[in-house]
Amino acid sequence: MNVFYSQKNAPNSVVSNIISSSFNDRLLQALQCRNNSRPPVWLMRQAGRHLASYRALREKYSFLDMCHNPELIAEVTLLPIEAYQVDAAILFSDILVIPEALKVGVRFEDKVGPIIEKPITNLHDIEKLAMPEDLTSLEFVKEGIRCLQPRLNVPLIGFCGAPFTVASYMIEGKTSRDFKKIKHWMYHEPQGFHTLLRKIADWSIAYLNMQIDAGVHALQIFDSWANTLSYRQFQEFSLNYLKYILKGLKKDIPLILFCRGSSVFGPDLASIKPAAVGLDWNCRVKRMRDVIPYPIALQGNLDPDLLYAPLPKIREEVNALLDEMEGDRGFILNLGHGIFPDVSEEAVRTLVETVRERRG
Ligand code: 1CP
Repeated sequence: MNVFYSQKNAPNSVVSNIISSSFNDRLLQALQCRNNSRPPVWLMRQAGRHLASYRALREKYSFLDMCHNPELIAEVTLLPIEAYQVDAAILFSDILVIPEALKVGVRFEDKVGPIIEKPITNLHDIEKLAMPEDLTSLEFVKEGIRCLQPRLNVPLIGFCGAPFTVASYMIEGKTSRDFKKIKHWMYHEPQGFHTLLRKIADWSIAYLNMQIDAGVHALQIFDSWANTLSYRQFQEFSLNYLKYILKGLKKDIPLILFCRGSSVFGPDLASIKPAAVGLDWNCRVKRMRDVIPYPIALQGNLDPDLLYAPLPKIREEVNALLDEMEGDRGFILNLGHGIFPDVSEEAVRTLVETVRERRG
């Protein structure tokens, strides 16, 4: 559905961010549970390493150089739109630009992932962290969004990491296997840990508001490591801060809360009233709909490993999910977590085309 609308009949909350007269607003309709045609499809981590065009750019630039360059932000954001005609763009950036702005020294190593050079080890490290008085150190993101504006015919999703997930990197210093250090903080220095989470949340609010001002149409918060938390820890160390961020946004634009662990924590995420809950791949979406009614949209939740399956199997699984969610006005098809870097473009294309071939 490529709709043509004037600002008069565009969804109210996003009117001022829509500048093109020809705009596919399927995602925004679904985020308001008002989509009467096939579900929108986009994929977490669609703008990344599985694309040959992305890898060709990475031959020339480091990952962080790309994140800092507004022209390249725009170019990479658009790669999956051009390759697959997905129904939404997600800003090319990373959740770790906030720790970078907090000057803990962020690097990305091939085959290792992110490294924090000066991880948080004591209360003094937390007290030292600057508050977000001005965001000039993140200006490149604003410029990237502005570069994208005239070239978009689908909604642009801005994002940040959830304070808990960002704190995990800042404390563990890298992608952790056991989260021992962060658990130590929770049990031995919970107040200090709260101070850190609050600081990251304040930065996140300022950063998301900057993205709203620059013109994103929707937002997603990634809590990729929430699945390591007990139910009570999730309430105390994650959900509280997600709620705090939602309250701090200056404009009512649709926000998707994704967490790994949402098969369990989904109803709690819904209780703080985001536009949508992003589901990991463990749950049955239709059953989640029984406990998360309209007007909250549901996004997800194919197994990311499905993209290694034979193409007919990909079609079968996508069709099974589409059949099950048929008629749901607030369903957005996505994976249950990000695309792995080594899947084939053919597999991704098969997934997206199976959705796009549906009626409507
Ligand atoms: O080597 C390279 O070229 C860098 C690879 C890469 C890319 C393309 C990293 C390093 N980050 C990104 C982009 C990115 N990261 C996006 C862009 C938009 C998109 O296409 O979705 C987004 C939304 C993220 C978010 C992100 N970064 C998360 C949350 C989502 C998730 O996958 O759980 C996390 C945990 C990170 C940390 C991160 N950044 C990069 C790596 C290798 C990691 C560690 C986690 C991982 O291995 O995926």
